[in-house]
Amino acid sequence: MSIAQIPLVPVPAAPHGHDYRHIGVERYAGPCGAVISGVDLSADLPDAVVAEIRRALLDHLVVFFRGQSLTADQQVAFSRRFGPYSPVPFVQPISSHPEVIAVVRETSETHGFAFGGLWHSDFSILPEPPMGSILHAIEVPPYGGDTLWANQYLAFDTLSPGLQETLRHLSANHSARDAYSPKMQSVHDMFTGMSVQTSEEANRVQPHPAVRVHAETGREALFVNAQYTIGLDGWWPQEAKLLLDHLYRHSTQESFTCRWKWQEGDVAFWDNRCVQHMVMGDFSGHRRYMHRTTVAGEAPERSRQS
Ligand SMILES: O=C(O)CCC(=O)C(=O)O
Repeated sequence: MSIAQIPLVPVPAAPHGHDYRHIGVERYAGPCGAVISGVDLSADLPDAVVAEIRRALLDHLVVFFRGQSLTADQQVAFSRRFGPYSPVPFVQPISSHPEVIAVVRETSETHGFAFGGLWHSDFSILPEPPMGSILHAIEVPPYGGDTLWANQYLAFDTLSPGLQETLRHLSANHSARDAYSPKMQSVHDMFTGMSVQTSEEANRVQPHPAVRVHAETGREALFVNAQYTIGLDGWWPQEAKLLLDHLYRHSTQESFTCRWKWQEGDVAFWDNRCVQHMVMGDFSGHRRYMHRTTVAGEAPERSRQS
């Protein structure tokens, strides 16, 4: 392919002209991501601060806080400021806190896979997938274990008008069959620090619009992912695979991503409605321990543009 054939990727304009009076917001990468400063997430935050964090999340899709020290109770309290707890099927919460899961890989686990190691949107298998997730780094490896997020507004905006229009009318089927059905139990058993219970329930199929309209920004975002999307409604499997494989490659290309190198005390909060994410499993022989809370979302809405 010659350089003239490569479509130009529009980088979103920064920083949407919003003034922040209570927090610092510094853009982290071109496609998405911002670092928020001046906030102690363990405190009982004023409404105005929470509103500005939400504003920054909507503008930047994933926001990061450094140097936080949160108990599980404090993380739950922060998470609830953005909405009720979302159910997290199959993954057992930590024993003391039903709203917190531990995302762990132990030192003794020498496999190269990490929980969340394939590009995905959290639990898109649910009728109402989570609005967002909040991940707090408690123990990080000396190297590796970075997390990447990909901007799904950009993924949609950079498709051809013809494909955009086709996708607006499509429903994609989502299922956890390749992640949490009983055939996957042996994979989960390798994660000695996590308790995952696979179940036949994972074979359930949930249709969603292939393009969703974000409930707060009104923008269109591509909503398919390699982990959970298993087909397109009304398409033969082999046809759907061709288009979906193209969309997976397109939607996670490097020029749509930001990549975070974790330090202990970092917190990431992402908007699951307009990003996909994945974690690198490249820290064999080292422990990585994170707490995640998950905020409830709404049923994805189909685009009315057409
Ligand atoms: O551990 C990470 O950085 C991400 C984990 C993940 O993909 C998830 O919690 O959905």
